[in-house]
Amino acid sequence: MSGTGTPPDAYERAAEAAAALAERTGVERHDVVVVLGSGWRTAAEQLGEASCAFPAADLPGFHAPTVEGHGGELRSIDVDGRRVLVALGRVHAYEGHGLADVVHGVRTAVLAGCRTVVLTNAAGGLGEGMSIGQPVLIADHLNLTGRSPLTGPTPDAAIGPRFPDMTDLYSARLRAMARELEPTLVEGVYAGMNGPQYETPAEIRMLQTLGADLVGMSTVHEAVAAHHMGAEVLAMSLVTNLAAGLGDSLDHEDVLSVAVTSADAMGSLLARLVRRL
Ligand code: 8IG
Repeated sequence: MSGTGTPPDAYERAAEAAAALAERTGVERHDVVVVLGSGWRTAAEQLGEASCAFPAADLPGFHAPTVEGHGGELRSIDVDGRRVLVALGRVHAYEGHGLADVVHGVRTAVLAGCRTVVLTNAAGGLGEGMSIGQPVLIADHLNLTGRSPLTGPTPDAAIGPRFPDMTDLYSARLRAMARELEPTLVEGVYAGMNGPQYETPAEIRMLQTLGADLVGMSTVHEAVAAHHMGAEVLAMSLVTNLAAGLGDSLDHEDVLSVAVTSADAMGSLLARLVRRL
């Protein structure tokens, strides 16, 4: 797939991938999808043993991811009777793929039955008092990429509306549930940027002025696509660095090492959450 938005056949391609997923896993419908971003990979272990695991690229329309720390593997896990699809790694827009490719996994999962979409990422922290290694619930976002995954022909009404409402994009119900499980969790606004370069100090000051607490290069398009199709979205960032000008200069290696250190705590949080969904 190419182009910046959603070509006319994107939903059919996702439906094909959903059918292929059911066949490959032997699971007719999944209930929850968990997308694990940079460094959340080891958190997957705490969700339990996969009944089936395979490269995402085996399904129609999926690419092999390229960034270090991003796997590109799908696992099907039975968590106390809930069928959980875990995606290790995701496709990023900065790799040069169209947004239809970026959200293909989420659309496939929703068409495979997932009514709940859990998105995780690593992000820069720019909120007051945010510290490295801290998980933050995404309460809202600023899509500063200038693009939407919904650009394209009017979708079939069964898929979703032409002009979807984004008021409760990050489900207040799911956020309340997460905070009940983990009262130390704070909430923040995530600024979605195109990347792949990190921000300049002036851009960070701009983002703070705009009300952002977190900054990253993923999640916003997936969240919009999932909500568009009627799924309930929960999203969480792991703060792996303080944004430019607020701490030391940035290095992807440092980001990955923070993620590794925090993985156990993140995994336990996710495992407790999924059991409550
Ligand atoms: I991890 O500081 C991670 N991803 N744009 N800025 C942007 N993306 C990020 C950052 C950051 N940290």
